[in-house]
Amino acid sequence: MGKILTEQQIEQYHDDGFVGPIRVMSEDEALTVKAKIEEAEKAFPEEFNPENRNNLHLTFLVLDELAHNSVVVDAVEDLIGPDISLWSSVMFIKDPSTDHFVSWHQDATYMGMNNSDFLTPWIALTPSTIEMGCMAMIPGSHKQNIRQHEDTFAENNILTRVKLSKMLKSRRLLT
Ligand SMILES: O=C(O)CCC(=O)C(=O)O
Repeated sequence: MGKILTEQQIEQYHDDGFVGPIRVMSEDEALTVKAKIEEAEKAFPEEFNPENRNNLHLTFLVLDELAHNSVVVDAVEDLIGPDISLWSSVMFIKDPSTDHFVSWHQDATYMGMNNSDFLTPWIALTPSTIEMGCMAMIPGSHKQNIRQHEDTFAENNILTRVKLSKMLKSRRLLT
């Protein structure tokens, strides 16, 4: 048994490449966090548009607190040990009644990693259901090599790497 995860959950993480759900906070707390984020989004819409939603924990306290959530950090410690650093954060805001989607990818590629020696905590602040746009994973795919990724620049794709490349292309900083 780890600090948060059971032996079975730790085994599941190694077998499937992911583990969940893990209760990180109450529904009320999650809705409070969500309300604070929405408030920040209203006040700073530019910061929260899909091209800019990276590393907002550096500028918004509510996201910094989320990044330091002790349940999340302890669960990460159960999986990779106590020597932990945060590489980056990204928000996938799935507004209702939009055609937005996140295309299939391996996190390493769009985070600029060249191996799989890291993990990603994914924190849902609303119910994580198919209708709400929950994340999908392919069990066992973490055991494969990092694959070649193709940027399609699909209009409604909110995967950050795609949007970032699109922005760089439009500014002629990427060919
Ligand atoms: O929320 C999603 O659909 C994808 C999230 C994701 O790719 C990630 O957290 O690394």
